[in-house]
Amino acid sequence: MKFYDCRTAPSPRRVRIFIAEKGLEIETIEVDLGSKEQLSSEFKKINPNCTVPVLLLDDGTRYTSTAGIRNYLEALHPTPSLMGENAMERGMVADTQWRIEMEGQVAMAEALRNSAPRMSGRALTGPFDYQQIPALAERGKLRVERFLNGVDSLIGNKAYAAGDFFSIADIDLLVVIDFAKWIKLELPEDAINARRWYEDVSSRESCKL
Ligand SMILES: N[C@@H](CCC(=O)N[C@@H](CS)C(=O)NCC(=O)O)C(=O)O
Repeated sequence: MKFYDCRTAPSPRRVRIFIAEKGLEIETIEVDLGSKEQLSSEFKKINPNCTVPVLLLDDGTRYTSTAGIRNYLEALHPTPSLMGENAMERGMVADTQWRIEMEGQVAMAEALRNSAPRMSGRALTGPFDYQQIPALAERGKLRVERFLNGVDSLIGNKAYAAGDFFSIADIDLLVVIDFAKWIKLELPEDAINARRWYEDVSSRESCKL
């Protein structure tokens, strides 16, 4: 099994933390997004969608999304559970994670990819080039601000994002909060619950990766 990673990118980090929490050792190959290695003909053989993370199995099967990789690994290594142990927990984790991905991570990608000079002509991932739309960058930034303002009530008095257990919802929330620093946005000063949760989760060994 091979894991195609990129140390500086948020989605591969979501898988890296997951792998570390499971205590798995998986051969890891670094893909240099900075030099556009994802667009090379070699990498297109691994993933024609030109994105990381990718998990390539020994029989040639490949998973090319964070969701696909984590679902596969969770089924293969159910302990410790990172997606919930029973029906109610699984529903709550999926629900919370989906909101974090759609309202936080997608908004953040919209803000960054439509404004960063190094992403000029690369406003969307994939084999085709798309021009930046400045209005989308502004809208994305506003959405990220609103998302960050909502983290305090998302956490509330719970220990973790989806309940009293650590899950992929925590991983993705941590990654998006760190990602937002790229556009100089952070949790509000008075977000007591969110900041208590952030300190706790970011002190885990897996989350230092
Ligand atoms: N929804 C995909 C997103 C993957 C993605 O967008 N990966 C980014 C890095 S975070 C990438 O490969 N970017 C390549 C590029 O910028 O061309 C997933 O969850 O795996």
